[in-house]
Amino acid sequence: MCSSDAFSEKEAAERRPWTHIAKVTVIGDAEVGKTSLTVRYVEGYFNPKYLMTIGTNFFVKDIEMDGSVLRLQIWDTAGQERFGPIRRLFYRGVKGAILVYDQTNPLSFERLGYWVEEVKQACGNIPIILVGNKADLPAKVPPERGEQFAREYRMPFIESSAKTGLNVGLAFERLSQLVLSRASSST
Ligand code: G3D
Ligand code: MG
Repeated sequence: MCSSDAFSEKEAAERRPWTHIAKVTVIGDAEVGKTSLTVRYVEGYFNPKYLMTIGTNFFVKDIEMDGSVLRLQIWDTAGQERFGPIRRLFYRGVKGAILVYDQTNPLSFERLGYWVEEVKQACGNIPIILVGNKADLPAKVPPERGEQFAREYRMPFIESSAKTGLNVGLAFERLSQLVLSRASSST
């Protein structure tokens, strides 16, 4: 495919009518792979060097589901993980969240409770998907612990790898389903 074909395809996708629109966010400790997961999902590749120069934290992706087209506005907390007060601005209007920890970093798992509390305070009872990322590496946090946390907080749990692409689409699709069903039950 030549580059002008690729451009017109992208343009066509951007013009496609959407039926629903939702702001969602990807949260969790620094370095767990939030940007990698978002870029892998939206752009379809994994490139650590690119991530450092990306300079943006807002992505758009349309997702077709059950006859609806949901336009996801994905806000990736770019560096704000460490600055709670700034982060609060991000939560305005958020309808769903992907909460990421790194399976090779136990501290990122231990901090999940803080993230859940923060989201609930800022956004109320929105759908959250728990994602244990870096599944391509040997885990220091067994997946059973992720499953247990997810059961306790009544959220789906997915193991992913932004590097191999494992379950990345699934995580965003599962979130989209929950956001859509929440939207249709409130209208
Ligand atoms: P963040 O946005 O949560 O801060 P990043 O995290 O997406 O910037 O990723 C942090 C580091 O983890 C990056 O490595 C990135 O390449 C790596 N990473 C992210 N996801 C995965 C994954 O699924 N598997 C593996 N093996 N590595 C991953 P660097 O070296 O650039 O710091
Ligand atoms: Mg990041």
